[in-house]
Amino acid sequence: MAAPSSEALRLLQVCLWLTLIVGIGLVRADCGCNAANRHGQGTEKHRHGAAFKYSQEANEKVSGPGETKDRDKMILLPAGIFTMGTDKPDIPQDGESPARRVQLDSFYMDMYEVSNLEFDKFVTVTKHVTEAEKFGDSFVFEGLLSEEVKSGIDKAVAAAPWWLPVKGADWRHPEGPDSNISDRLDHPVLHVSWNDASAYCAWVGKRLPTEAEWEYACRGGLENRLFPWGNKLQPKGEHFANVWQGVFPTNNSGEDGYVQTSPVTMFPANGYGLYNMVGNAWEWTSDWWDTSHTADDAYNPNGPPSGTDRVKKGGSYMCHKSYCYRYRCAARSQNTPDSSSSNLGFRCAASV
Ligand SMILES: *[C@@H]1O[C@H](CO)[C@@H](O)[C@H](O)[C@H]1NC(C)=O
Ligand SMILES: *[C@@H]1O[C@H](CO)[C@@H](O)[C@H](O)[C@H]1NC(C)=O
Ligand SMILES: [Ca+2]
Ligand SMILES: [Ca+2]
Repeated sequence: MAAPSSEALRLLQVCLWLTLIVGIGLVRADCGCNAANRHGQGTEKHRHGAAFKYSQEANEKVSGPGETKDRDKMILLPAGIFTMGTDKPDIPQDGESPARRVQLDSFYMDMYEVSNLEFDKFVTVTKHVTEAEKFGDSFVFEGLLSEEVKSGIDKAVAAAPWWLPVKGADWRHPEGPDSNISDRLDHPVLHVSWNDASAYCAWVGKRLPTEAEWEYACRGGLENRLFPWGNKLQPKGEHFANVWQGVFPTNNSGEDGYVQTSPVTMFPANGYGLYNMVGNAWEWTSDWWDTSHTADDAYNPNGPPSGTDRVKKGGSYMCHKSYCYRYRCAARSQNTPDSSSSNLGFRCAASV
């Protein structure tokens, strides 16, 4: 391993370089949260075809055990009005502002991120093949890879060199072929695309939450707070979420107990009884991505009518304030609907 000082210098250089690029508006990227997108692997036709197919299914057709409308491990959130977004954006280019009043009907939200065990049941019954498996690879954070896997890879993501496309990485093999999930069945499923997540939710008779529903759920009944529990990251020194402690991307001290994902039931629930709304795994929402929003009041908004990327919320175990301060309820990021990575999962919602 290189000396910490040269690592720090490298990171600083990368970040300065990216800041410059962002500043002149060439890319929307930042220090790497949304960089793990598929580019040039699927054709446009493939991508949009898949998105269209599954969004139709997710929105219109409910099949499988979902027809029982099992609301086990879901919370019925009350109808209400909340402030979505913020007028004090920490990452303005993500479209965190403006703050706007949003009214929502009552809906159900999963208490937990969908776990490997739950996803396994879905795959066992439906024989669903995830997009990572179809493409034959998925993005994995370099710090998690064995030397053997790393040595076989030559192309990193230019804007975020810690993301590597790993052949054979998928939800059953989160760090590539030499890894497995046997001791992580209660952790969030990873390497699932938006299309995979939508298919799962439809199968259990649910759907992905809209971004507005997700953010309302994240806020747990509190108004204008950074985190689901308040404004302080670690009240009384306690960890309320699985994020990164130490120096990104070289040293994750794991002070919160986890350098990777944690069980979906870990860390305190928010005011609505929901777990890991921020941290652990990023979560897909049903909205298309756009960074300009009207400040007008809205009622059950479901995002732009079309787009190329889908919104993800909540940040992950890889997030640190120094490079990806996105473990806040107003924070947001995006990926193409066929993208998958080692820090991106989901939970489902349901209408009443
Ligand atoms: C799963 O990985 C663990 C190490 O993380 C290893 O000890 C175990 O043998 C593996 N199990 C299978 C079935 O490959
Ligand atoms: C990582 O960080 C911890 C705590 O900040 C420190 O004790 C440790 O020496 C660091 N390790 C490396 C390899 O820099
Ligand atoms: Ca952690
Ligand atoms: Ca999460």
